[in-house]
Amino acid sequence: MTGEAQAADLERRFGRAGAVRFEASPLGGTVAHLTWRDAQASVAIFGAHVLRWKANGREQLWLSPAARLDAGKAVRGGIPVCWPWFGPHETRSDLPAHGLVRARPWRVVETVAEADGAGITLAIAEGTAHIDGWPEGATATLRVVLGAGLDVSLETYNAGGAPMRLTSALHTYFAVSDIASVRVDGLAGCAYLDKLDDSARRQQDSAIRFASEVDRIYLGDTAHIELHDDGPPARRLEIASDGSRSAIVWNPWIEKAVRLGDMGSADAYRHMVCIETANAADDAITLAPGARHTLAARYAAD
Ligand code: TA6
Repeated sequence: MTGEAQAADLERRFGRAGAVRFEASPLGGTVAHLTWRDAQASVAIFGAHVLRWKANGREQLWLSPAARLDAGKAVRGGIPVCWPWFGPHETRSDLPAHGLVRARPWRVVETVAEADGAGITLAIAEGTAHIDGWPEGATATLRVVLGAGLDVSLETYNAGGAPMRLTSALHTYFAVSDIASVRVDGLAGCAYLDKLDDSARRQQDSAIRFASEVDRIYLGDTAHIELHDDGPPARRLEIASDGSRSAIVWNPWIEKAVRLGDMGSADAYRHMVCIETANAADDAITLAPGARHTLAARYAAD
C-alpha cells in the first residue's frame, strides 16, 4: 500500500475532523496530525513516534533535520519508544539498543476528539512470536493525548505465561535555544549512574547544567522535573511522570554527536537535550503473567 493510500485508509477509518488528520509525510511514512486549540502534535505510525509538539507558538521537541521514516531505523529526535528494554540488552549484545519497537511498524487502535484533548492509541502492528528477544506474549500500547499539555503513556501487558523483566523509556528530545542556557531542576538529591564513567554511582546535589557530554540515569524520586531555558526567549517546561522511578538526562556534545552521524548539523547538539521518563538499571520491573504496567509522562510548557 503506498503512503498516500495508507494515509487515505487511516483518514477514512480514524480521522476526526478538526482534531486528528492522517497524511503521507515527506519523511516517507504515514503521520497522524493532532490539533487542539492552537497546539499541534504529529505522531508517526512507524515506531509510534511523536515527531513534533508545538505549544504556545513554539516547537517544544527537537527533531533531526536528517530524520526519515523509511530508513528502517529509529528516528533521531521527537520521542523514541524504548521497550521492552532501555539501553543495551542485559545479556544479548546482538540485540538492538533500546529494545525492539522504535524501528518497527505499529497500527492505529483508536483516535479520540474530546473537549480537553485530541488523542491516538497505537499498538504493535504484527505478530511478535518470531521476533528475536521479544518476551513471549508481551504487548505494548502507546497513547498520545494533545491538550493543554502533551500526555504520553506506554502500557505493557504481559499476556504470556512467565514473568517478564521490563525496562523502558520515553526517550524525549526537547528543543532548546542553546544548551549553555539550559538548567534542569528537580533531580537534586537523587543518586545517578554516570554512563560516561562505567556507571559510577554519584549524587546530584544541585540543578544540572551542561558544559560537556552528559549521560546519566537518575534513580529514585524523578516524578517532577523542570527544564529551564534562559533563551531568548526564556521558557519553562514541566515533566511530570507516573509509573517511573528513573530519569535519563543526555546531551551527546560535539564528538558523540558527530559519531552518531544523523543529527543533521555539526552544532545540532547545542539545540537539544534529552530528559527521559523511564524505568532503567536498578528500577527494572518484573511483570507477572497477566499483569500490566503503564509508564507515563505529562509535558506542560509555559
Ligand atoms: O538515553 C541516552 C542514551 O542511552 C545514550 O547513551 C545514547 O546512546 C542515546 O541513548 C541515543 O541512543 P541511540 O540508540 O538512539 O543512538
